[in-house]
Amino acid sequence: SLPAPWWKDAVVYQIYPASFKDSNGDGLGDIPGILSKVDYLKDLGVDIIWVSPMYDSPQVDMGYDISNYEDVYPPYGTVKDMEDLIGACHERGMKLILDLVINHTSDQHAWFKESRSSKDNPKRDWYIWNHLGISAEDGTRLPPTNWRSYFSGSTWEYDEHTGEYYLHLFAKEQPDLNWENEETRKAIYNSAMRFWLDKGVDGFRVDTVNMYSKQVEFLDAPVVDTSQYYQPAWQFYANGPRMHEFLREMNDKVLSEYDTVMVGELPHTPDPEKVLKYVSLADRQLSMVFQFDIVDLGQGTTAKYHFQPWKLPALKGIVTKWQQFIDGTDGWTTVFCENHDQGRSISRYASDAPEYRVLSAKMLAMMLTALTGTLFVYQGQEIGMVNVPKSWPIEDFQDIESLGFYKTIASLSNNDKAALEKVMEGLQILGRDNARLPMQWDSSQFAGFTNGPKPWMRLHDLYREINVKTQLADPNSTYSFWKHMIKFRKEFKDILVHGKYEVFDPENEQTFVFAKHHGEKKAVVVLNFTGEDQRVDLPFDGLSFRVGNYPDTLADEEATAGRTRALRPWEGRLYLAG
Ligand code: TEU
Repeated sequence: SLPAPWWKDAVVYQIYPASFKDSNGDGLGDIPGILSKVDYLKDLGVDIIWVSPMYDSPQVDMGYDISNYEDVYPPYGTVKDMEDLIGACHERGMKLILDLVINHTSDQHAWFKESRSSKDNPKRDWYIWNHLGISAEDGTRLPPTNWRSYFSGSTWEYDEHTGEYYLHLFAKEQPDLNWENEETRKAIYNSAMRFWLDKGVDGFRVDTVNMYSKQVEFLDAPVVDTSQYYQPAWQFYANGPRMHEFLREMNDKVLSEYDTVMVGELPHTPDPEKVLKYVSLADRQLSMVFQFDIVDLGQGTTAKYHFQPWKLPALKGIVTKWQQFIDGTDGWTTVFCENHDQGRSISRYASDAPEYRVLSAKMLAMMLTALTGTLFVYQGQEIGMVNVPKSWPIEDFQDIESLGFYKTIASLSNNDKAALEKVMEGLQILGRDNARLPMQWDSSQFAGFTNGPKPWMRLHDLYREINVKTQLADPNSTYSFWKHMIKFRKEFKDILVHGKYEVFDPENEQTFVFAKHHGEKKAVVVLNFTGEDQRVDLPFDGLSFRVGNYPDTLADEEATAGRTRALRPWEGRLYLAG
């Protein structure tokens, strides 16, 4: 049989360029800033760096609106800087992957400018134009469908110049490319992919990978939210009829010539059978995908930022589903719970109260590093960065999606105070800005992120307590724990990275107990997801304690007989056997 692909054992670290490290004092992170931290990442145990979009862009959606795939956003640096970064990674035995955003471009991309210029322009069909605007009874124009865009309002924008609508699932400045057109696909492959693969990048994180193929009948979505005209419509544009054909073609025409890792972003796909179709190795589509259930926890069903409380069995069920769905298949999975679109994990899944913050960070690190799949760590997660303080007003938020939601609710509710407080609660827990605060490098003014005069986004109030410099010097810090756990994961990779997962007592609302198996060898992880003392039973005899997030656990273990363990608040323990 073939050797296991290199990307299975890898630890991937995601960098959000705007917020990682500023090298030139303009308040915005940049590529030379990333370059200056490659050794820091190597030392943490990172194998692959994933850089979120650094392409040229008007930055309507933080670079996910690309105006030129073959150039770099000037405040971030140059193509040459990227070549240097690729080289620096490769010199250290690390790999580099980029974000591949090819469901849409910016409306400032040359392709769209041409497409928009006239109905008979050769690139007209490169985007999705529709003249079937419905006239409402009073004569006002209505878009072709009632689909709601991710950033509020319609997915259709009327273009006066040619009198037609174009489709945009995200912002109106992010028109969707028409994947039905073969020439368009070819252009995407060459410009967005080959250009960078030929410079040595080792693969891509593929943005919204399941939305290229739409249901081209363009039917109205059923009304599930009576508070507004526009309705969630993902079932009409996610996992469309030609999706697998397109991904196979991408492999045949491009990827087969390179040795890459392809990590797809797979929203709206809770069904394991459907996911398996994307990640089966033999099918040559994607290496693995980000399943969304874990980061969707707590989101409202019709309005994302209407926070819904959840209980631990829901989280355990999700972890269990995605740990087990590859059993006996040739598919693979990811392990992650943070990225640039999500609230911080400590605040969402554990506790960011001052007395529990560090314990929570370490407990989650223990859980993640013991799970099967390729591990993804988001910048700042390794030092336990937390969500924005509850006191921050809407003026401190910058994300297009959050602001769009706030404005929609403000207008629907006529600025109702309670309705807007509910929005702020949702944004504080789930808002994308939580992950976009500048990285906290040290306790100096501006957290060592920039030399001033002002970071582009407000710094977290806690940067003097939570930062890299303090934690590097402290063997008991969150950073040191992550570094240890990454090393431990690699040492026992047969069990931790590749092992077969088993869950115990799945309905228990306080504790999470799971095992990993590899032949006779096993690991057991017991986690207390509450701020109170709890009891758990170890599921096997003969386990030896290996890691804990409290400093004195070894003594406690030596004084304990039998299988029952008393766990302190947010305590986690890991055992090995065999
Ligand atoms: O996100 C795509 C996505 O499907 C959404 O779930 C995303 O999480 C967003 O919050 C909408 O609710 C990707 C990128 O990760 C995101 O940053 C971009 O804004 C988006 O694509 C458009 O390119």
